[in-house]
Amino acid sequence: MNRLGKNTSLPSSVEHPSFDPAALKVGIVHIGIGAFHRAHQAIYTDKAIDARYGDWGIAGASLRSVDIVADLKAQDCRYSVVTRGADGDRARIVGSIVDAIAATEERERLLQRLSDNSTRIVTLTVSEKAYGIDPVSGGLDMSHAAIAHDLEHRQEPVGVIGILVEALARRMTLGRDPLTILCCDNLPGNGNIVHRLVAEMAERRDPELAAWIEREIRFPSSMVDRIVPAATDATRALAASLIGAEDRLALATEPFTQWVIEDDFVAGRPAWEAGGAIFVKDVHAYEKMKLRLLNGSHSLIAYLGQLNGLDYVRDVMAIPVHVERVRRHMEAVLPTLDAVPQIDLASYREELVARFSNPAIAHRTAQIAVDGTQKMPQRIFAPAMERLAAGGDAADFADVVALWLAYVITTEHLDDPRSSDLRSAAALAASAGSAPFFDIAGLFPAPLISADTWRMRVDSRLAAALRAA
Ligand code: CS2
Repeated sequence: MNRLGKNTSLPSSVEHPSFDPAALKVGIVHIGIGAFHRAHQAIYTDKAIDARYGDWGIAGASLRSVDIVADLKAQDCRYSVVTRGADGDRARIVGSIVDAIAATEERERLLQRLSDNSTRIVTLTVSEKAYGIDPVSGGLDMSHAAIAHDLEHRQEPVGVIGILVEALARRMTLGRDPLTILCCDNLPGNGNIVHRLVAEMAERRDPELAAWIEREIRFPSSMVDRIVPAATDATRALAASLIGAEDRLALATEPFTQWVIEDDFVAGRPAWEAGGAIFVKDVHAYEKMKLRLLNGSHSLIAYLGQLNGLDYVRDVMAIPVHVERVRRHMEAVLPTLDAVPQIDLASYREELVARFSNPAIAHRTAQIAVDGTQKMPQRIFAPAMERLAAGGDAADFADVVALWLAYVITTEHLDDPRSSDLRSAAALAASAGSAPFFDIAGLFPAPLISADTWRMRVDSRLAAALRAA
């Protein structure tokens, strides 16, 4: 079977953009060219260009993976996304990505792209842990390897913040136009977070640069949503059967997709609304809803699954007692949410249950279970603190924390940037319960550390989970 590329002739059932990718100029540099971006923003961009054209081709950069970039180059940046819904499978070829850059091998080319005047938007999906956020201050984490490296080696940055700051320094020197940096990671107020980190690093380097950034650069926040499991051989075989070509970058995803974006672009933007994106003044309520109802439930499902030998989210959702638990969790989240314009929270919750249960989506609980220290704060700790402050018992949140810790203690595959701290705490857990985890610096927020009754609940649930494991 031939490899997918620009000259592949496709079956008529396969959707594809009507524009010619070869004619597109790059207007967006995206950092973090993994599965999520390729099945989400790249498709919105395809639809925007289809609807209104514009020079919004994407140069996709990868911070670490060299393979994705090699595959993109070998396939003329074309790849397929299979949408798996109740009405069957539909394949689409994406054309908005027009260049691929491996940061580890082509750093200079990435910095050039970023400082090029035609680049008007930089988008980011690099995962929570890549930013280097100090969990206590919310500012730069000086112990984060990439942050420490990039403060020392400004012109040879390896991390996302260092790369942005070096590119902005070049833009300032070259007298380039203003730019918008749009974060699309699952963090609350994600634009504000990136703004703060970039500003802090720039300030340490050159106050004039920091002032220029304040004037010229915008950092809107955005809420992104689409369940995109890591691809497997089965995904690639499915795609090949639909498109009639070998596609090493094929992805399978659910029909649902959502993107709510703070409308604050200083140098134009694609007509992403053509793909269904919603532009609002304030995304905060949407983010909170999604992080706490979807991602918080996801973490619950992941640890339930891992502790009960259930490999996929859909397996957990096939067991009524677990579904009840997920519903109870969503119930507990509700009082912590604000009203969300144009969204009915009851239907949103029902839709989540249906999405998690989609039998065609093979989303591994092990995939979601990674990086707990980076995910729990916004998904579980924040609503728990709010419930406790409002006089609630936050018991359901204590239960998720207990499941997470039980997973950390029992798993053979702990994958977390703070895994050595977690392992040391886990070694003491048999005699000391959850206490050693609460002693890890900067992990739990102070109001949870001092919530004695809540912590007793974590402890008793942890003991129960460990007995059952
Ligand atoms: C998941 C998310 O892996 C995880 O932590 O909760 O990747 C989730 O699938 C997406 O945010 C859905 O939009």
